[in-house]
Amino acid sequence: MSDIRSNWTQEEISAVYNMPLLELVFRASAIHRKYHDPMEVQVSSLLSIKTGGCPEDCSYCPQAARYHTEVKVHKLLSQEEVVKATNQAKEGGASRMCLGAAWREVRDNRDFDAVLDMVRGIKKQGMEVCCTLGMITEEQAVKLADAGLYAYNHNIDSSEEFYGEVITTRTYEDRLETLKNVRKAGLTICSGGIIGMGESADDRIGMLKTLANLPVHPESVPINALVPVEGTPLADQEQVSAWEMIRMIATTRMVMPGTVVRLSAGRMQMNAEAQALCFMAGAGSIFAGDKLLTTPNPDFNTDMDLFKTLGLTPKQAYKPAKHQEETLVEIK
Ligand code: SAM
Ligand code: DTB
Ligand code: SF4
Repeated sequence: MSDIRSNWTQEEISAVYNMPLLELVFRASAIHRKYHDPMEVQVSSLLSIKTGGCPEDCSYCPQAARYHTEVKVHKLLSQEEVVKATNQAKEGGASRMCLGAAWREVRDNRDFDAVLDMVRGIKKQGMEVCCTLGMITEEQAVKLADAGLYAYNHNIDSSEEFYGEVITTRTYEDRLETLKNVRKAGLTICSGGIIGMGESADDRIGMLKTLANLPVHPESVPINALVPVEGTPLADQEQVSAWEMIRMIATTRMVMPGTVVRLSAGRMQMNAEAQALCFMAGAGSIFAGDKLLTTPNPDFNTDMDLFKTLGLTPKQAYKPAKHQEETLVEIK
């Protein structure tokens, strides 16, 4: 299993990214089949537990307080609301609940204690729990891990060079620091980015280089297509084509073979055939449910119809990927 490595050069990833598309999909698909069960897709449900009013200036984000979008600010949800949403997600076939908060960083206050309770509750309900709460310290990451958190999502969004064009209120280094804290706490990492913000192909490749050269690859890499939202600085960006999503997913699959590649935001604009090619190219996970954090997403029934057509099944909670199962056997 020696294809997993952390010394990729920009040129090597560029050569993969720029391959003729069908050749790239074919090769990515072969890698996918070697490390993962291609019939299974991990289904996550997103829940915005604290919406809007964020002090950061991320140009893509409808939840930044400084942009005038239709998003209504909402204080932290109650434990009951989270339990209800978790039950609905479970019934819809999701194995992971992902809680998102429009925070710059976690503060050690009552809200954080309440989030720790939510994590304990969801774990008891038998689902994997992921949080995306902004920057966190190692101590906070340990508290989340002790509460039963499975993964922490913190996207690097783009290349280091392009990052400053999109966000000025924090640095790329800040993002990487949080990822280190998450790793030290023994949590799994979910970190990816967005395409369609006006970045170049080199920026997309640079983002993958940063992720693929982390000492341990993120267990999950979400690839989002920008959802342009009225009122944000990126509202008028042209939507990326499905071909670019397929190319990006296939490249991610090739450079991080053991990782679960998540076909994330942007599926409303993709037809079933394009999504099928994303699964073929190595996507092993989606966000399901009719809302992402604040923007629309295909509903559970639409996705289950798609799974039926393609012969896919939702992955069970806590089941290891094929290559991890094999490693476990080797260790035994
Ligand atoms: N505030 C926390 C943070 O920034 O890490 C967590 C929530 S934030 C909304 C999570 C991620 O959603 C961002 O890092 C970004 O990659 C993605 N995102 C936000 N708005 C988006 C949009 N309009 N289109 C695509 N992805 C978006
Ligand atoms: C990720 O990479 N994509 C999700 C999740 N991680 C948190 C968020 C997408 C948000 C899309 C815009 C919205 O719905 O507000
Ligand atoms: Fe805030 Fe996260 Fe949105 Fe940036 S992406 S404005 S940090 S909620």
